[in-house]
Amino acid sequence: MRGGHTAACTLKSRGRRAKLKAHLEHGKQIDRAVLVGAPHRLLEERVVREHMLELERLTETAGGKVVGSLIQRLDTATPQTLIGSGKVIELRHLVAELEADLVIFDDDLKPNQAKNLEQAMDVRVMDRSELILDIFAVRARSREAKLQVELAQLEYLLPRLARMWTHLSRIRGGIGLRGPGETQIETDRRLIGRRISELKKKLKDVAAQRATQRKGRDGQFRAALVGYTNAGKSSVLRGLSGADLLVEDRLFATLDPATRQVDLGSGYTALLTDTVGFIRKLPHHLVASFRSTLEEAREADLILHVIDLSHPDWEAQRDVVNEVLGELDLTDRPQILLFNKVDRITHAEEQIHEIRARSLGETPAVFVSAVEEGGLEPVLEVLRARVRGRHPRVTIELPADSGEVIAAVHREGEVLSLEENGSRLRLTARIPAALLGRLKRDPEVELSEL
Ligand SMILES: Nc1nc2c(ncn2[C@@H]2O[C@H](COP(=O)(O)OP(=O)(O)OP(=O)(O)O)[C@@H](O)[C@H]2O)c(=O)[nH]1
Ligand SMILES: [Mg+2]
Repeated sequence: MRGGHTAACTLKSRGRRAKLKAHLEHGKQIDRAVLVGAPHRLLEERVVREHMLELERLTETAGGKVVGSLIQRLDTATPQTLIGSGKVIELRHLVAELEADLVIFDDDLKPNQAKNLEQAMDVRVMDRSELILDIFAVRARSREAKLQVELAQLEYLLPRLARMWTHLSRIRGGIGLRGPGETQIETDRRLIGRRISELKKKLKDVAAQRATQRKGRDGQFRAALVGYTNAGKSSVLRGLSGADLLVEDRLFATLDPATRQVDLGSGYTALLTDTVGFIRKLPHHLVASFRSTLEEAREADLILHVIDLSHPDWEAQRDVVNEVLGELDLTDRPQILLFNKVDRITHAEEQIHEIRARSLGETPAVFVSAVEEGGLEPVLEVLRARVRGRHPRVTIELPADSGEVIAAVHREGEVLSLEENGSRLRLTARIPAALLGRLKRDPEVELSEL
């Protein structure tokens, strides 16, 4: 967003970004936020509480401080303000009393609803999607993540331009600047439209580069770690690969995919990719723009779906992840459920037994802990079995003095048996396709696939 006329939103989000950065760096609390939930009348109390708690964690991740909250159970939404007019007045009082400078709705607000609420409240009003976009904007590090977030933000912004201009006129005091005319908004719309196409093109180029990189890794077994935010994906990859990855008890610690090689023992290796976490009501602009990042998952041989078993809402979180995987057309990939954080469960044995009994015949599951010594062994076993399964079993007969070939079989494959017969050797082994090809071309080697 670089054009001069888009200054309204740029100014606002730059100012906010600077404040958030300051918060992240110095640990200072800034915006005082009141949270609002408008759940359906029939939604369970426990679930409502979980949702509000999650919104609170999101607000904190964005650098805000939650000073109060308000919930209205709804049958149907009020078109102008989502919540009813009485609740709007109550909220206005609460905001004044708590000296809040921000109101965050857990539910999506239509552009006109946000505008009406802002007018009624006289403080900034945002919804969960905007909050998530903001967090992503502050935390994005790589060029690709930054492009993706900017695209998502602009697409979110487009239908809300008029409201953004209201912000600006307020910042400038309003006098002589009663909001821009329609022409101004039209100009902005065109500029943003142009920037959106530009971003899409850039992202396409990055995706093409990424595809080329992936080609270079052909032949290796690849698995992708996906899951709800904070489930422990980065911890699992760190535990398996020894790589120094960012692990944090906060939502959306990881925004950039990282791929690391994992040594599975017996000569087997796999490439594992850590991906961005999912969350309930992930803004669909964001899902769309993160598609290319998640291409890694699309091309994986296996999806490891990490679940935080110690979270009271893990079942709902699992469903959210499966939904997003569906949106990304990733449901047809082979999947394994990785129930993580078992060290935090009091009656782990019972719970594991129950889950196993319930999910019999469904997606295979393993139970792990990323923090306990040896707690990830079950993942290694599963990966080893999968990688092994891809390596054909062969018998190889060759002269006993073919040291180089024998060493290669030991190094790249898994030797299952070895017999010496005079000057000849007979090996049974599992070997990767590349080595198989090489041995087939070797005139000294007699090969048969089992
Ligand atoms: N007790 C316990 N804590 C864990 C385990 N795995 C991860 N954690 C903690 O859970 C928090 C989140 O872990 P991460 O690995 O950052 O989670 P993530 O899935 O990568 O999260 P995002 O990148 O935010 O989506 C951190 O505080 C970890 O230390 C585990 O097996 N047991
Ligand atoms: Mg992570």
